[in-house]
Amino acid sequence: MFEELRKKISNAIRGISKKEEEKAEAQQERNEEKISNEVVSKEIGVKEEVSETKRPVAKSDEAPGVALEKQGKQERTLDVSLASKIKGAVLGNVTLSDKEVSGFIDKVKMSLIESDVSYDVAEEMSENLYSSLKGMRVPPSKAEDEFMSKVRESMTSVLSKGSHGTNIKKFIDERVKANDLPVKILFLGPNGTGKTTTIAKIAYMLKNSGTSCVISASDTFRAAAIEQTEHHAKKVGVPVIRSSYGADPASVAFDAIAHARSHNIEVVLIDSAGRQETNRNLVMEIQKLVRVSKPDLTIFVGESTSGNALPNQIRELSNHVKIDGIILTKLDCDAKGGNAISIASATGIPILFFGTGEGYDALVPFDANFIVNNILPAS
Ligand SMILES: Nc1nc2c(ncn2[C@@H]2O[C@H](COP(=O)(O)OP(=O)(O)OP(=O)(O)O)[C@@H](O)[C@H]2O)c(=O)[nH]1
Ligand SMILES: [Mg+2]
Repeated sequence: MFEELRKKISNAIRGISKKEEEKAEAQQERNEEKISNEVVSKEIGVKEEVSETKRPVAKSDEAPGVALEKQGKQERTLDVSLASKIKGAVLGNVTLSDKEVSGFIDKVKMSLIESDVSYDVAEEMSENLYSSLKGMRVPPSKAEDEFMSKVRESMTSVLSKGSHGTNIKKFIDERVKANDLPVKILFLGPNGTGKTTTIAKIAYMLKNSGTSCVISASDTFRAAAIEQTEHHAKKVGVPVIRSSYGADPASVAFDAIAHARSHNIEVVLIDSAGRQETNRNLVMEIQKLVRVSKPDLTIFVGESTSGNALPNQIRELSNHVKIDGIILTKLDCDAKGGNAISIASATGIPILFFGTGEGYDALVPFDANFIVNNILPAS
């Protein structure tokens, strides 16, 4: 699915290697020409010295010039190994010109932008790449690998800005060990990004590892949201605390926390209604939810398909609510994953998981290599 970027980068590199090879070819031809002329004139000199006995005898149907030319060709073939050595020296370590490096970087930048990396971040990465490639001496046969590894390094370094973050499972395990329970996790984000489905996936993951949890159906706003939560909870086999539509989401969360305490349930997963960072009422509502439930972790659920708007949405919302981690859903939906790079760069908030499908097990822990390989598949 990300073959396109790799192809473009390979082509960009090949363009450079090809140019270098053409240069070297031309150089080789000039050298061969020079060597062979020297050889031929030397030969002629030698032959002339011994011309009485050794002069090549032209066959009756060949002009003397033709015979000499044939001999010259023969000498030229003999000299090819020397010419190859010269060519090897030229090609052995190629220093790329600034123009060539810039051309390559421009193509990489374009491809990053096409993979959903925001313009500013693509620009910053390009500048870094330019510094590390400029003046680099590479054997043309290794140029592609060398360049690819520099591009990968650069992506990984941006992604790791936010990767020293929270490992949910470890966080919960430590709290369980310390008997500091329940752990409360609030999920928020724009409409339809996959909050409720992701909560079900987390519940499934926790249940499979022996951690008990309850879901708070705190989206009391959207029609059918409560039934949808109940449907998922039933499928993964965890309890739900619900109220009616229009009820205060914070009071539902409060009840769910009380339920967890009285039933020794370790984790409370709090759903919420989809909201835009610009909707003041919904922002105030989430602030109330935070005040009442005092979540240990607040997780933003966003779509990896939503492009460049996402880093700004997260930044804007985090002005109102502290966000501890991000889950990017729908990576399976033709998302190029580049916005993980932009988010890490722009917000520094750790990405915890990727959603990779609608199934309950379609949740992959964040790994910088995973996203780099998605954008630049290894050949
Ligand atoms: N392909 C794919 N679909 C997903 C993923 N995560 C969620 N979905 C789908 O996205 C749609 C919306 O998911 P919900 O869980 O209802 O999203 P939500 O954020 O709770 O939506 P609202 O409550 O309306 O704000 C559903 O059809 C899910 O099955 C994912 O990782 N991959
Ligand atoms: Mg929902």
